[in-house]
Amino acid sequence: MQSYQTKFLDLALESKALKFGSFTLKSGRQSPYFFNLGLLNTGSLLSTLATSYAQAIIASGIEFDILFGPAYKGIPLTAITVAKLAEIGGEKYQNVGYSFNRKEAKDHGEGGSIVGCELANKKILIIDDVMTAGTAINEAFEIIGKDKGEVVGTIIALDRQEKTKDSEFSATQVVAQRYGIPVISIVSLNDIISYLGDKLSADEKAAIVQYRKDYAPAQ
Ligand code: OMP
Repeated sequence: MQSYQTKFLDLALESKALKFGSFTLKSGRQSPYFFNLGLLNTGSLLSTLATSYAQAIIASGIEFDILFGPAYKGIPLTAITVAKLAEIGGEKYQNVGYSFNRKEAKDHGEGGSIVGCELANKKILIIDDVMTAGTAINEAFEIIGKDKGEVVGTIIALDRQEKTKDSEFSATQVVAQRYGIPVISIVSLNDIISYLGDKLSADEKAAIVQYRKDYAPAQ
């Protein structure tokens, strides 16, 4: 694992953004762990989070013009990450743009539903928190497609690596196949288990290993 990945997991544990217990997911599934990005809620936590996203993006080598954050959770993520990319990424990342959508289109002032850089004919990287079924990401593809942007990749903090309800594959695999783009993450469920394994209680570890087995996607 890279140091930006272990730093991210330490941050997630210390801030309690990553919790172990019993949680109901958006999909209705019962999960023994949950990652709540909203708990990374101070300047210092966000700065470390931004570094993790920025380093994962730099390591991926994906070429893009604009980092797009779907409302609501993607909005601060794109802002802090483009700023961090400019700070640590060198020449290549100085002029990366940012944009996000409003949930409700505005009918006065500048109008429209996109705030920030215009998307038309630009290479767009989508940033989001967690992908489980891929619902939120599919909406982002629609919004960007309407404005004639070209999605060239997706970056998320956590890839839960569980098969979706209606396929044998995980949401990241489905999205990567459907759109023919890379879907990268700072960490995955496998990283959680391998790095945090000895920090969890025996029961917590057993539950999470069983969950991975129950919902393991096809390779
Ligand atoms: P999909 O849109 O179905 O891929 O689910 C992703 C969303 O689920 C995230 O944007 C969160 O709202 C929520 N979620 C988490 O935040 N953390 C988790 O560990 C799991 C979920 C989830 O409900 O699956």
